[in-house]
Amino acid sequence: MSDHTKTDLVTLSRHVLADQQAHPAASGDLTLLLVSIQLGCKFVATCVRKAGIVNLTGLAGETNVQGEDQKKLDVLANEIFVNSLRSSGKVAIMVSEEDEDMIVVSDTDRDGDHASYAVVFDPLDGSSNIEAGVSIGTIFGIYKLLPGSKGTTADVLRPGREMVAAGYCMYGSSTTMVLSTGGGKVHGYTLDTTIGEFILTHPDLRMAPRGKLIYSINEGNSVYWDDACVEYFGALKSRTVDGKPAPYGARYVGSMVADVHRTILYGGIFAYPADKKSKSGKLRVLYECFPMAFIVENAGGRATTGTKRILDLEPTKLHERSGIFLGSADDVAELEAVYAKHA
Ligand code: AHM
Ligand code: MG
Repeated sequence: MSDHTKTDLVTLSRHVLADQQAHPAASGDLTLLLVSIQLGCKFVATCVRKAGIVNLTGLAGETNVQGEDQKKLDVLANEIFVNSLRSSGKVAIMVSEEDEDMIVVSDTDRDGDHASYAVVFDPLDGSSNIEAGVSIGTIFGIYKLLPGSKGTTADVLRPGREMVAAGYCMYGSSTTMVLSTGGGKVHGYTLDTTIGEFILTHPDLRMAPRGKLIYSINEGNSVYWDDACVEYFGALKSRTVDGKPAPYGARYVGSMVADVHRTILYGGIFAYPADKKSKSGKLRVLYECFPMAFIVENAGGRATTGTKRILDLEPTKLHERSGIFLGSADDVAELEAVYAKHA
């Protein structure tokens, strides 16, 4: 018998379509929306791959100085996603890290009542890493508009638990998309550049309650940390087993997508806490904290501010920030216990 595994590829579109068809009421609109996000990610992946050579050699028609090229990639990625999402016809409003105001899709670009989604995204997160060729990514979350709404800020200023899907795409040594439409399922897909398709490579990603013993935080900020943080991370470093040192290992890329991706695959805890300098934290609730918390929870992990579940936050501003800790359930529970003690 021939081996079908190499020719019968499960692409992201095929997988999402099969998943949605399992729901008799599904219209296929979310599938089409996800196809437009995929296209955006493929386009950005190509631009990211070219960025290094453009910056270093001025090839590919770019003559700007390095700094400007850098900036342009953020702007370019934003334009790519806005255009791709708009052309899907399924999106009524968008919130992007790159735009102060909410983007309202015009009536002519809407597929009537089918434009029933709001998409929040960070088109190119971790962009300070571009020049060094370090992994960067796109983060997105999707809400269904509230009943009867044509798209207002009320459709996105909602708890993250109400998202219908969230994902990220990591532009690393390979291009990897991780996506969840809820229901405790998270899948990973890798871009096969030869055929231009995301292929299901990590079906049903699960995080064990305790994975590898890794902590991931910008420790340079420790001078600003609150007492709970100082105690918790101090304990990870001075951990002993049978009287012998058994400290956690430290890993910090400085790109949320890469740090969270590793945390999902290997385990441990990622943190960007609120501290004395960044009183509300650094990362944005809508398009950084919520999508990542949605994915992590659906994979069996947890995400908290220290005292509150991230997905229960109710943002009042589009670009609101929050402190965040996420990762393996047992690690996050221990962190919360320290915060409870200091309350
Ligand atoms: P950005 O949206 O300006 O790219 O900033 C977000 C990034 C995250 O990817 C990362 O977790 C964090 O900033 C790193 O910040 P720091 O350099 O302060 O450690
Ligand atoms: Mg960002």
